[in-house]
Amino acid sequence: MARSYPPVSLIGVPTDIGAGHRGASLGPDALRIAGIGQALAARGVDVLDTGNLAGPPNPWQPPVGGYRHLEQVVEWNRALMQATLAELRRGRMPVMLGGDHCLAIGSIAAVAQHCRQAGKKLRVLWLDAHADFNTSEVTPSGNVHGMPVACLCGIGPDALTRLGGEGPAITPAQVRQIGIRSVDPEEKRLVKQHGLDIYDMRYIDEVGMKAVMQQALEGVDADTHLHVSFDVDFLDPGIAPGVGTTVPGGVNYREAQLVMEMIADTGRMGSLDIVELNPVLDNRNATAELAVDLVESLFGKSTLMRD
Ligand code: HAR
Ligand code: MN
Ligand code: MN
Ligand code: MN
Repeated sequence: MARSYPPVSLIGVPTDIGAGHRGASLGPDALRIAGIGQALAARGVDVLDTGNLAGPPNPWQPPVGGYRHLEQVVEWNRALMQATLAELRRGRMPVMLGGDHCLAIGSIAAVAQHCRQAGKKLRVLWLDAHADFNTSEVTPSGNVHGMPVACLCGIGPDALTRLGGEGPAITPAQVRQIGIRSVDPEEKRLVKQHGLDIYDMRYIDEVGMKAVMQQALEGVDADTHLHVSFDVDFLDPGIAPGVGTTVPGGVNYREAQLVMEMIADTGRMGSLDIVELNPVLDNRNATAELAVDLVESLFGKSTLMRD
């Protein structure tokens, strides 16, 4: 059955400020060149490309006090939070074209604020190879793209944990992580301590993606706003080489399609991040094209005859 979608606003965030490799800053244009706007329009979606946000250049410095580029990370996220809020307030679905995953702090801070005001329950689906729950004390790299989930849950520097006002944007109970296969030793302790709901690759192998998604989507109802944070390294590097931090043993093409289709079936997706795409490391934009293919499925295009 064809579903109608709210109007979409693409927000380009051309920075690799939180990453350990340069190049994610080129992600927004790679997604545009792969046809993200046209693909959504072909699905019948009213899509507006709001262009790229502006922010500080990447100074490419080593970490200070456990964070690389904290000041610049805050600046980019503040700009993104404001742009995301503006789109939500005029009734449009924000689709963030990243950029590295530190930017989910800004997008989700905005979404959480909007949900509180609208009386909606927020559920975050975190599709990723990584748990992104590091802190300045335990990070092996200082890269803030390894910390956004912790920051959103109130664990991190004030400038990031309070981006959207007083108190953390979300609680760990609102998050479902899928595809996880790289968690640092101390990070592992933290995710256990905070009770994060993680569907790792072993669990996916054992029970299958259909059961995983049924569990991850349990309780989603008409009052739920689903935020999908799609880190492209969720996918197996064999099909998605264009990311900075590849981890073998990832989600395959059919599993990824099923994830997107089951999210589409809920009809509750209210916002989306597409992050960590690194065109410098890609093979003729194939990873960007795959990301666009999967986004089509998120907007109801079926690989079978169910459209
Ligand atoms: N866990 C590692 C770190 O914190 C690697 C994080 C890589 N992050 C991303 N986002 N690509 O998921 O340094
Ligand atoms: Mn990530
Ligand atoms: Mn990742
Ligand atoms: Mn598709």
